[in-house]
Amino acid sequence: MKLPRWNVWCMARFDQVRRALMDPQTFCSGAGVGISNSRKEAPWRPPSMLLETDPPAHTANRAAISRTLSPAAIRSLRERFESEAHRLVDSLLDQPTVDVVREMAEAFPLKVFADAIGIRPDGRDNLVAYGNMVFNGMGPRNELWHAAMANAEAVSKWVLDACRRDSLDPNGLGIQIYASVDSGEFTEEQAALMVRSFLSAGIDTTAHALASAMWLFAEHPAQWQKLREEPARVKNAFEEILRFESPFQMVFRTTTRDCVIDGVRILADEKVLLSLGAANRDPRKWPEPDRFDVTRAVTGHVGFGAGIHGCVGQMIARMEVEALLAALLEEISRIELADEPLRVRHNTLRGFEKLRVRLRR
Ligand code: OVM
Repeated sequence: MKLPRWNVWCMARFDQVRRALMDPQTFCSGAGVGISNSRKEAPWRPPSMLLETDPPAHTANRAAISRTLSPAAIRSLRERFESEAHRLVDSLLDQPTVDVVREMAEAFPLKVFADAIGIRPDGRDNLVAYGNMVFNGMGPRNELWHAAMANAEAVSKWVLDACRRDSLDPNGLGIQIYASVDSGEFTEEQAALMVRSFLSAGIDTTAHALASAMWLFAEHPAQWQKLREEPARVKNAFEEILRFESPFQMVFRTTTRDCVIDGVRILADEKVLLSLGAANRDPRKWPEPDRFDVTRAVTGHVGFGAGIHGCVGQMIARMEVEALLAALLEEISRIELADEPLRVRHNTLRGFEKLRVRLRR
């Protein structure tokens, strides 16, 4: 259907969303993946070389970033994530209540993910502000867009600075992108933009997933109990959390040609909203979609997207959430809400602004 207020098409069924994601020739990313067409309206930042790029350039850029995420690299991260998860949980155990958003959901990726990329330790709060700019920036230029951009210049400068070769830890993943400069594949500026992708996509998304996980288990103590009995279920639980809450709720594509989708004609050069969140709750695909069930057969959800633009960092995101949930499962028998939670109002992300819980041993 067409959303008249914004003059964009919208797909919300699982099959349609998935087919659009799998057909980047018709539904392209090069005109931006927010609501506005970056070929008609200047974007607020230089476009991403991954997210907002089509083949063939996308293919080469994606290969360069994939190379840094080798199985060996991922394996060595796991140990660090697990020890940091235990350290964080231990530090929170004796508090009467926990500010989930600040003390867990943001703090954990700001520590382990930023460490993994090799970002300097000071000023990392800029990464939360930047993610908020990136994802609110995909929506219409409403009050959320403007609020997110309030400090845009200083935050963007911090981020681009942090992406430079001489700012990066020589042992992190980020610096490895610069090997492609040394081999002549990218310029120094392009490498910095590629590192920027790690930082754009890697903090707020995971933070909202973590807060949503805590909320879901506070609301569904029997599901937490199931994980306690069989902690190996934590992997499937994370997929169900992503299906159910879908922190990255929507993404846009632009049609490259006239097409007919289930009998509806869409002309070329139109924006199409793909509702990942709705697709993940489509009753045509998921039996009882509004039931949160950590044992559900959940493979195939589109919480990480799908196809050539499917989340390149999904293994890292999984490891972060699994590590934190596993550490909690060892110590905590129940997660209780300590206050009325406050959802975040956001153009594209779903999660919490405020969430305070009690962790019961
Ligand atoms: C990027 C980027 C930004 C936001 C999200 C994303 C979900 C990627 O700059 O490449 O993937």
